[in-house]
Amino acid sequence: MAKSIFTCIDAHTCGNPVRVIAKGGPELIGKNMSEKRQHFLKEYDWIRKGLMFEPRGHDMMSGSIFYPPSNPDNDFAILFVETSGCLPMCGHGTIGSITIGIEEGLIKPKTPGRVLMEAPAGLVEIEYRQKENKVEWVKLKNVKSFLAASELTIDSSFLGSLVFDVSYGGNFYAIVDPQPNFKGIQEFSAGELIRFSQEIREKINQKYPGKFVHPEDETINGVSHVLWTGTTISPQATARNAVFYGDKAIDRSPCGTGTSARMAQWFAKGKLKIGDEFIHESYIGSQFIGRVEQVASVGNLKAIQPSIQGWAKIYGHNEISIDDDDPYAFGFQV
Ligand code: PYC
Repeated sequence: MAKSIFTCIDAHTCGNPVRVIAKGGPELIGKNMSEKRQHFLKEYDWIRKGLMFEPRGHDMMSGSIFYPPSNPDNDFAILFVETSGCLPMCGHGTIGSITIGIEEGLIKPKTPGRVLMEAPAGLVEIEYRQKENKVEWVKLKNVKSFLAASELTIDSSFLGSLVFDVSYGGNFYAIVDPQPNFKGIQEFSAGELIRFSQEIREKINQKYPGKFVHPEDETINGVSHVLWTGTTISPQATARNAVFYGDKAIDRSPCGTGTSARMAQWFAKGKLKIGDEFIHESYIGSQFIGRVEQVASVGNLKAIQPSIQGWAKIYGHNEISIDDDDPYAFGFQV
């Protein structure tokens, strides 16, 4: 019988949870975080399942584990753990992890106010503002983001035929904008959006096998998230979205990688230009400030480098155990 104990610090980024596993994470093998992510998935996925799913977590739970950087010029490396797996990149997860890391002294940046973070999807440059012992905001320059395909179609048994784009912002997103068979997220409950998404994500990956593969890292592939759009709540917001991830989650935050993917979509369609601000509102009304920082390229694709700014609040310090005599040691979903 074995009992593993994890010291966890819990926060939320604009409403969406972030659980940093501060002690108890496994040592990983690999030259970079992309390889270490593969090692974790092969050998240690039980830790993710135990700490993310019920009864220790819930459908929306997500978190991270910190590692030393592979390049000593950088400050730290991160593995994202979520109910959906180990995402190559997570924006709300970064904002929450940096807030926890700085406030709790787990990250000691070489230059205060600036952090270089190695994520599985690439290097992420981060700025933050600290007042007394609190981090007020975190701004990350996300990985290069690009529109991968536009005007594809899929049949939803709930809504009928839908047109969607696929855009990359650290994960591949199917973006469904308002159209004749879908008037916008304001018309639907989170539960309905989850049911629609579960079906269309599966159908999209069946209809377009092998179409969405990152040109520089083939381990990042397939549509993992569905981003539905609709009418804003606040007059200050540029746009609003609800992102579906995992099996049953709607992001409570405006979703960092989703916001990046959407800015890349808008940029490719001429609706945003370099330097433009993009205030993205979540399903619950919380906001991230996005910005198109610069033009970039990924393989031979035209891309942008977006930035995302948001805030997080710490609310819990937990010691969580996973005892393998517990029938629910590795979590469950209903
Ligand atoms: O903020 O990038 C994000 C994210 C992905 C899934 C949930 N949040």
